[in-house]
Amino acid sequence: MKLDRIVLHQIRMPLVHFFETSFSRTYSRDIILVEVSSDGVTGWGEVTAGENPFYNEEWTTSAWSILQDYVAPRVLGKPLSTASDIFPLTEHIRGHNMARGGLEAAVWDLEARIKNLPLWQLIGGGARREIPCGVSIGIQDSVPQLFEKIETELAAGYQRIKMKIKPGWDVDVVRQVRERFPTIKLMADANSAYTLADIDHLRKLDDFYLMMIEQPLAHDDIIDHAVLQAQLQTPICLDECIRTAHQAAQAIRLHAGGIINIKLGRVGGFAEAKRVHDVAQAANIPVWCGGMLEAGIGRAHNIALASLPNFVLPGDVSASKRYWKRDIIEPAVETTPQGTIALRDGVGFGYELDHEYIRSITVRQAVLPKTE
Ligand code: OSB
Ligand code: MG
Repeated sequence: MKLDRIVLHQIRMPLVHFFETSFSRTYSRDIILVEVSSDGVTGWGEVTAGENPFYNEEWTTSAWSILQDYVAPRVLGKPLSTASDIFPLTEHIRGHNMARGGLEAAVWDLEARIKNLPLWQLIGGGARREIPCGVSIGIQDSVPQLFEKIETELAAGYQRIKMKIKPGWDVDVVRQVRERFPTIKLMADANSAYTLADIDHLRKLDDFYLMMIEQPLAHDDIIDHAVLQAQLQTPICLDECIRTAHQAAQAIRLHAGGIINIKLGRVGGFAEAKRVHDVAQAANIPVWCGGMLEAGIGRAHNIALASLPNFVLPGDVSASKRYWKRDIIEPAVETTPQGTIALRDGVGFGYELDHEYIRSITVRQAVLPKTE
């Protein structure tokens, strides 16, 4: 396998409903799709960076530059025996895991297509044929609106509810949700909105038997999470601060949390995601698959990832229609009434691309290498 062409496509897609976290409110996504080709076979990946550098340091424009100026020149024309050869070729680019991971995931899809295999099989997944799904519900304008959203998702069958929290939308709101829905699997995600000075406040969340509280402290912190975990009954789930398998091992060693959310982009692609998975599994730490408001390609890649054996908790991978009026793949991702998504048997990521729609929402494109 040898990449002879990389095409970057930036698409713009309005969300069905705004999505609010502790760091910002998003109405529309600008997403980079990475198309890689080798001998006439193509694979596709999706860059999961946001539109602003608020979740981590990356954003759509930084990812575009890194891919075009640093990643593409290092991988084009290089002989590859497997997609896992991509990670070491771009490893000395510091950070920018989502940009690197978007291309890396495209090469896994390419390899699966060359070998005529489903992607989930190529990565060693398929531990379950249906992956358990939860939903992530953003901060709403009012508590009744939040109740309504939760009702809708429970009626659709989703197995757990994650609610976003921030200072001013936390303990009181969680209490009301718990009173209204006493038995649901519930968790809260703070996206780094607190510090150790908030310990007493965060401890109040222990009253609501949450499954976990996700990334309460700084995006790059592990040590304070260990201090907080020692004083909380509720397990901490780490998201932002786990960017490598090495950091996962350090966090586990320090007891910084009991659960890890694995995001394909955040860790730089499938090779590192599998290593994080393995480190956690060896330590009996359960993992689940996080989401970044992906379009269909990223969503399909997440489904494959979530079929690895240690993805035992419901993840944030949900139906396309929760985000998009029309997705870029066919069929759209759908859930069963039991709140699962079934693996598909097709090659690669298992869905068809809607090329016509992708073309119609493309706002910029680059074909690499450039031929002037
Ligand atoms: O922290 O998990 C997060 C979305 C954007 C940025 C960060 C996060 C999220 C989500 C959404 O929670 C998950 C999804 O794609 O449904
Ligand atoms: Mg999170």
